[in-house]
Amino acid sequence: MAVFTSPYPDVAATDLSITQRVFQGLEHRPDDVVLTDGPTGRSLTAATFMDQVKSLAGGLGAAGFGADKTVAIMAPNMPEYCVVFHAVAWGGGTITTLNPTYTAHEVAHQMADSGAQLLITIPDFLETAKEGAGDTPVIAIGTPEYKALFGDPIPNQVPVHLDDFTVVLPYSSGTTGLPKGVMLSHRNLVINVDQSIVGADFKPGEVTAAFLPFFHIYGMTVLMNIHLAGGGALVTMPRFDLPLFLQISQDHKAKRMWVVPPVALALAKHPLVDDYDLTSLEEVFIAAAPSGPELSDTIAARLNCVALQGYGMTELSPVSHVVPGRAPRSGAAGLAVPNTDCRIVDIETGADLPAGEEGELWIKGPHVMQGYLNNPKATQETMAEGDWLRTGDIGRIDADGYLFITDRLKELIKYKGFQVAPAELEATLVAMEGIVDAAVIGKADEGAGELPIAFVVTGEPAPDEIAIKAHIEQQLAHYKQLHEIHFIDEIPKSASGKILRRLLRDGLQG
Ligand code: AYL
Repeated sequence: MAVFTSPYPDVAATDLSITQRVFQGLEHRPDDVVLTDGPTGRSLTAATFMDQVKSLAGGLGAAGFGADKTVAIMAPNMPEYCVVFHAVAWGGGTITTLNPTYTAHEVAHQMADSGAQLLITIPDFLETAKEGAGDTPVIAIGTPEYKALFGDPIPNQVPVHLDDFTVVLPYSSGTTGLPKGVMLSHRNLVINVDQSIVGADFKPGEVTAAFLPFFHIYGMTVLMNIHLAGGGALVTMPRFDLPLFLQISQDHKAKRMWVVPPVALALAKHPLVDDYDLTSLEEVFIAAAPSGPELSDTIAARLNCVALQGYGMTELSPVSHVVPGRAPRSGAAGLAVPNTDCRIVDIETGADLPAGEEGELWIKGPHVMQGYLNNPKATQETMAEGDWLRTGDIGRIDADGYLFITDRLKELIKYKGFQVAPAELEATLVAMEGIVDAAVIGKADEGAGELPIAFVVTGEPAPDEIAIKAHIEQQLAHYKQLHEIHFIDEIPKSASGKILRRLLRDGLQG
């Protein structure tokens, strides 16, 4: 077996829960402001944050939402998000994170699939949350019901199995099919914080404008947990807003921006960027979707900093690769972080390939998920023998150990870094009257990376484009909307019934 090992020495596993690990980075600096709400300036010190976590954990436990229970959170980034997240973890529960822009239909699916017993949201989303949650209680942050949830503090972490217990359940479609609950343990989250601190050379004192959503693993681990555990601080933003992002970065003298390719594009091209003093900026970190060397080079030249990439997956907690700031390489997705082994596997023969050759990337390490919730079949298809995770991404590793992602084997579409699962759109399409069959693929787009587009086969009565788009709009969140609909006679499929997406993609170009 040809294994590429990490260039870094291993980091040691610590027997801490994710909240204990975060508290370890807070206890010595009780008076530091660690969380600030960007739009209002409302802030929390480390001590207040820890007190609130312990009291909310106590109250949740007293109300029957403590150990072994699953609590869902559907909220934009705000200091309270981190309080709820860590209160559930401290109390021995599981958190499942929902995109706050979800429709009631999507909320209902994740609530049922995750088995969550409580949904915490904000007043703006209360109506949709309640519609989706059905009989499950819903509480909005900031309301009297939320305040009443705080109780007698739980002084210590409620004991949980650090390896086997699922502390977070974000959703990902993985290599195929519908979004699935990704079971991540305390051990997964803690080790990935420590692997990433080394890989990204994270330094105490780092402050960043946190717009990447905490519900997604990038915001959850890299922003929330690394900044709190690693001695940093966050200024939270409920959504991306370029002027506010630049203002916060300027005011707090941010040294690093954590972004996704569309925001990197704005940093490279938007005229507004020139109106701010970003001289303290040392690095722009780009991850979650492909981006090319030209983009990093343009940013580096414009902002006089390094611009580099990281690579990972929800199933990897998520960080497996980071390009180090001291040895940038434009176009590369990174060097393997500590404790991370890689293989490049020939997609035809299954043979291990040497440096420089292209194949599917497989990854092994303590950050690899426990599996997909209630889905042994998908887990088995994703995990190869010996605990290797098949990423579904195609790439090569060069002689210096840098990973380059060159293509995607899996059907996943990335719209502005958000996951769009073709299978979910296809199921939603064929559920519509008059649609007989459907296939969804991504179409390359400079601003979004990829746009979801559909091919449909209609019956009688045939819905038109407007009706189909309206149906999707009613069922699915904004980033899953269809940008083109092609009416065709038949969806091309293999003998086993698999959609031949490559043929559809090639047809677009031809
Ligand atoms: P998910 N280049 C190309 N594709 C990428 C890259 C990259 N640099 N990073 C992620 N992807 C794609 O679960 C790839 O197809 O997690 C991968 O399988 O939403 C998929 O996105 C995973 O999507 C960090 C911080 C990575 C964050 C992340 C993002 C995790 C996104 C490393 O240090």
